Amino acid sequence: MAFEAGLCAPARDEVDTRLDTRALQQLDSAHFLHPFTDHGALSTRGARVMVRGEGIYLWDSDGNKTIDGMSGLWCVNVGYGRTSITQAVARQMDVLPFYNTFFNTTNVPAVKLAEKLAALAPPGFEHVFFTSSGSEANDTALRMVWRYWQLMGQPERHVVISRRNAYHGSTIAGASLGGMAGMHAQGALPIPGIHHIEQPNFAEHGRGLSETEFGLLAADWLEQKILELGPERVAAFIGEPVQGAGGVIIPPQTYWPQIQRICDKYGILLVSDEVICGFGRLGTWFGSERMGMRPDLIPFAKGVTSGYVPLGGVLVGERVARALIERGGDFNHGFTYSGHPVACAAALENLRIIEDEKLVDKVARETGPHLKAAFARLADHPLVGHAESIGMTAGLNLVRRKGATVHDCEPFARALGAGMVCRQHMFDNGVIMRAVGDRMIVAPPLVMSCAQIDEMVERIRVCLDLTLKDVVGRGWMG
Ligand code: PXG
Repeated sequence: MAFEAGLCAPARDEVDTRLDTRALQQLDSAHFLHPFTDHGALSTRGARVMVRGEGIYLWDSDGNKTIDGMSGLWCVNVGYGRTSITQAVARQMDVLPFYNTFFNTTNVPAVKLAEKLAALAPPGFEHVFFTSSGSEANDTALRMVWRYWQLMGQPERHVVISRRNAYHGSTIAGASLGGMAGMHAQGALPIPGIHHIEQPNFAEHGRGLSETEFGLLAADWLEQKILELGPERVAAFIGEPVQGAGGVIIPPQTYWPQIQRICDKYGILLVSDEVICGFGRLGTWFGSERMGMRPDLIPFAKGVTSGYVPLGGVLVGERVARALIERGGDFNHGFTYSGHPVACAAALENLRIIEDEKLVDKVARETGPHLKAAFARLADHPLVGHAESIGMTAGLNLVRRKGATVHDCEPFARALGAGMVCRQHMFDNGVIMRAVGDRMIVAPPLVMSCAQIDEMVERIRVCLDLTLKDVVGRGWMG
């Protein structure tokens, strides 16, 4: 069903909307292997061709207008159509489109951005290493962790602990650090020396406990793992403040402070992967601030440029920076595009917008609480077992039968794919939501207003109704 077909703003998309969707889809399936996609299935169905964005809205090549509930892929924090970013990028391309930052060379946007990031970061972060993606950022963090312990005279400390259902990227290091079973299964992953503990998922593991108790218990799984592996071998713990791709898993408030205490106790480095949580998503510049942790390294990407141009990096805390700088000599690591001038120019303008429009504050005080209340109301829907939210991200669980607590809901059989059915209804009706199994999640642009949150949640409710009708028709309900 075409939603609001033809509702395309004129001028800028004039050319794009004349594209022949079917021809593009055929070319797409003939030549383009998509990430995390069943290519066979996609070529039968045909990819949706996105042609234009403005604010929180996207238009596809058939003219359908959609609310982008996922900010592209957790990244378009300032929304689409920001011509000041386009102009900053164009200016930089004219002046100096590229030069490397190896061999004692730098460039103006990279210097300015490094200074800006040090100013925005939590206290104790004066240095940044640039990459082009979140995966490269986590590869870099791992290389830094290993190098740090070498420099500290403890090379036997090379084990890194992460969590099941974490997402840290798709390179070999990123996929190994991540705890996605489906990724590990398709290769000899994780690489040696990376171990996983259970995630702090109250709905999954917290039966019989208060959230407070569960947070402490889940953190203690880290201590148990450290003792099992030998504290003298453990180099670092890595985690997302709130797990994003894993399904917006919001840990209890007691979790991160206890993780911090355990890391301090054993002297191990704490890596806060802020590829999603950085740059305002949780209502603070960095998610670690909201969660009460003091990390040593902060990998970031996505929101630093709002996805307009690829850029990532690692904010390096004092402890690691001092070792690298004062004792390290050459750090044999880096990418052609580390400190790419065009990407850095885009980031500078993007950060200016976030600051000028006070978007972080807006999420903390206004839109975050509004989204929370709206999602809490969705929990009365017959299909929704429970719904949670923090800052500008939220999730709800589709269930076969509701229960008095999150632990008493009856899920759908996993193989049915209720989440995918629901996601299709969302797509067909003008709102993009991501399905992680049967958990439906959103992470809208930080510019989304309260009225637009209401518009989005209204559509979500309509789609939940359609999903309910659909699954009842299929005989899936209890
Ligand atoms: N860390 C985290 C926490 C991420 O969310 C990465 C690292 C890797 O970033 P790059 O830029 O290399 O992709 C991510 C990326 C999803 C989804 O389905 C999420 C991501 C990527 C692809 C899909 O929610 N996050």
